[in-house]
Amino acid sequence: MTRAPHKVLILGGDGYLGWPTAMYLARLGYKVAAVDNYFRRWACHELNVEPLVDVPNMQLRAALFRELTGLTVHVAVGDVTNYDFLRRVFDGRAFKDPPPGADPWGPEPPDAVVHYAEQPSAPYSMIDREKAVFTLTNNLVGTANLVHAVREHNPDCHIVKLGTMGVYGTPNIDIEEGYLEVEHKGRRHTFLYPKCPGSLYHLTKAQDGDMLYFYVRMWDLRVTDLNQGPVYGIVSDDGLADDRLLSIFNYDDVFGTVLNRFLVQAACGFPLTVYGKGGQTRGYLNLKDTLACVELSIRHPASRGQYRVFNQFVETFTVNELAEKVVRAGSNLGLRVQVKSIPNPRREAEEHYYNPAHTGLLELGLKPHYLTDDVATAMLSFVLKYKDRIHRDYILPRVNWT
Ligand code: USQ
Repeated sequence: MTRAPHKVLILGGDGYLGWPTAMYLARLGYKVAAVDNYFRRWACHELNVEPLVDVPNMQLRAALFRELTGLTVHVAVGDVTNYDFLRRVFDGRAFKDPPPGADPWGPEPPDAVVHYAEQPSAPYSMIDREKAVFTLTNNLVGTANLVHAVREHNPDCHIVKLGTMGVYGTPNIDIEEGYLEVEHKGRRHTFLYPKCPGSLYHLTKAQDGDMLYFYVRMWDLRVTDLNQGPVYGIVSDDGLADDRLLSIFNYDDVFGTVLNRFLVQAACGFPLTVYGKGGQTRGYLNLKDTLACVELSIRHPASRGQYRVFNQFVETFTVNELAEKVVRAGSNLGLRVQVKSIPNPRREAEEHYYNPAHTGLLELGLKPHYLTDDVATAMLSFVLKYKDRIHRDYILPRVNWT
């Protein structure tokens, strides 16, 4: 019998999702370790952009979190594409110096790994050949190393990999949750749902999913792939009133997701940058729901030999609908927010059918947070606190798909 998951390793633990996940799981009583190579931080330096809030590095945040809560997040800095490093993570040598008084991480391998350690930006992957090759190498070699580390150290370990709704593209039929049953010439077979990604980044998420499905079939691994839509938000429900523990929140054209960008644009009086017609529809979720979905997946692991797919979002909106919400949020705070359609730097359908299934996580118990006008207004009010840090020259898109 499998024991209840207790030790959780987070790869990509410094990122927009990784750090809040580490704190959330530690507060729920999991033993947590976070690993990161600081890609996001050095890529921001390289692209000359900064996040909205200046947050300390992972070690300093872990120390601060410990001071405020008494809880430990074990931390190691390194690159999962380096297999020797990943081995040291899995056998505990990478965490050999716990803070004084903390329960050591120990040599036992993790029961679950949350895999966020991928280059997450579609525009970044489309900048040039070098960034394309980096994205391919980082995302695919990292995933391959993880699979081998799990097999070598604990084949029972549950891999929870962050995927993306973008692997499906925008087909003119309903999107199912991972698989599609096909009838062809009188026979039936169930396949992974056809993929049609719209950026090189999204392609690597389709490829790492195929790789995990392959190893599930070869080695009976247990894998959950969370096909997530764009995430928004910054503040968690953790009640820790210290902004140094916030997530890394980008609003630039490369690392910012659309709603976060619109909130910052509204705060600094920049017309909201709707790309093209603005009919692009995606499935969105609050950062708080990402944390809940990941924990639910860990608590209810996939079986041995199962590649389980969840479509991880809460509600769908067009870009125009998001812009309207931000205009209303602005007017609630006395701001006159303008919207401007600009030429779309991406190749994507700007008007299309979109109806993806998303029942799996609700069945596991997800209680969604919806994007009400009050939620949008509260987020805008938070962003206004940091208005003086906004750089207007980070806003217009610089990366063109063609
Ligand atoms: N968009 C605008 N104006 C902007 C920024 C974006 O109209 O200023 C549009 C885009 O053209 C796109 C939509 O908003 O149609 C969403 O764009 P996004 O930048 O928020 O999201 P995307 O590039 O697709 O990627 C983000 C995350 C990625 C995740 C993905 C989920 O960066 O890690 O996988 O959301 S999904 O979009 O479902 O593939």
